[in-house]
Amino acid sequence: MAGSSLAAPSKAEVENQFRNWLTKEIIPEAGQAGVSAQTAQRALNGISLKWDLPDLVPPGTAPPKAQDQSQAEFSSPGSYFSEQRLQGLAATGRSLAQTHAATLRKVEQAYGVPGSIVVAIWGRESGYGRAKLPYEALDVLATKAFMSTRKEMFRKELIDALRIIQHGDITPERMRGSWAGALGQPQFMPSSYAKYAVDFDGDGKADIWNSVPDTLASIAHYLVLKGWQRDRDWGFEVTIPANVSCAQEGPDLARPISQWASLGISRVNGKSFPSQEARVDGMMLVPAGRHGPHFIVTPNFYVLKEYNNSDLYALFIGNLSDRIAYGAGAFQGSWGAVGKMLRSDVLAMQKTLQAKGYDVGKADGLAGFKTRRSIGDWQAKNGLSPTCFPDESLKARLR
Ligand SMILES: [Ca+2]
Repeated sequence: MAGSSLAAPSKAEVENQFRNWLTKEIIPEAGQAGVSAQTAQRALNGISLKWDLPDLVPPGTAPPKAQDQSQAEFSSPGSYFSEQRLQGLAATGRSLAQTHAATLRKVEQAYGVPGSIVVAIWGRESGYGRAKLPYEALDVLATKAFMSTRKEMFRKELIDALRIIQHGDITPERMRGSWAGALGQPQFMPSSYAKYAVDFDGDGKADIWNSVPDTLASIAHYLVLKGWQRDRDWGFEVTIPANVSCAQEGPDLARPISQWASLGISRVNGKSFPSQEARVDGMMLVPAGRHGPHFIVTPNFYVLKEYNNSDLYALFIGNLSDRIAYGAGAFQGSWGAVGKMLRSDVLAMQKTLQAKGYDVGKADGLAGFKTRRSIGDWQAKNGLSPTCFPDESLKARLR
């Protein structure tokens, strides 16, 4: 090709380079981490490059350009909460919570995390271990460590995976994972496995692929080391009266739940807040501003976000857990439409707000709590009734 002096090597050539790299770099590096050459060689012998993975950068090629998100649609988060999916997960979850009731009681005693929360994460991450994990994890980790946009991160994960094999917890063939290298039923990266996986059935192996007790205890252990507070709920769906601003959300604006209640915020199910919760801090959460359900969440909500850094993920787990524990249903507040919006529209609003001195967090075309809060504050200041969420009607006003 004209102008190209370095032709990209063929796949066969890349496979050769890959083999060389495993021998010359990875096996010695694993050796320094305590993995014997024999174990590493045996584990890596059967692996191959997975050319179908996303974000690959084969030798001699340029990294893929970041995709242009500006034309992506911006919509209300309602579609994240598929009622059909949640009902299915809840039905299976309730039945499995009964099957494994004795184990869940022991997990709860040991870690202080409610069984229904642990079961909800298990269901969400791997369909209760029924989802087929598509790859041998070493194939994914080695491919991504050799040629991807995040080589260094995956190189560390590959070494950690070899350490798991050295320890004898699982064989290379049975160490299955996702396209992103997440392992087993709780979907831990190898580095998380090292910190959080536990042997709970007493066979000496922390087997998050085949053992339900090990899987459940490992999820609870993860949450407790991330700060889960025993005897606290994750949060409550509430009604926020019209005269109370929605621009008061965020972990940095915590106040005792009794204070939120004294403003007129009440639970949608008509019950009062449990007395042990009323005394301690809660935070307002309005993931779609006034266009969706409202919540008072506890610090445990932010621990759920440590599993997957998304308000919607944590709400999904909380709602699924309530369905499993109490037979609760969908959130009562409905997710309203926000009109025709693109992420670029939201980005433009964020830049306008920034120019006016508002804190929107990262200006990324998404509506995180700082953006929602600043929209609400700006609306109040400009004589509008705060909705705390971008919508089509604000496109013309906020620019
Ligand atoms: Ca075990």
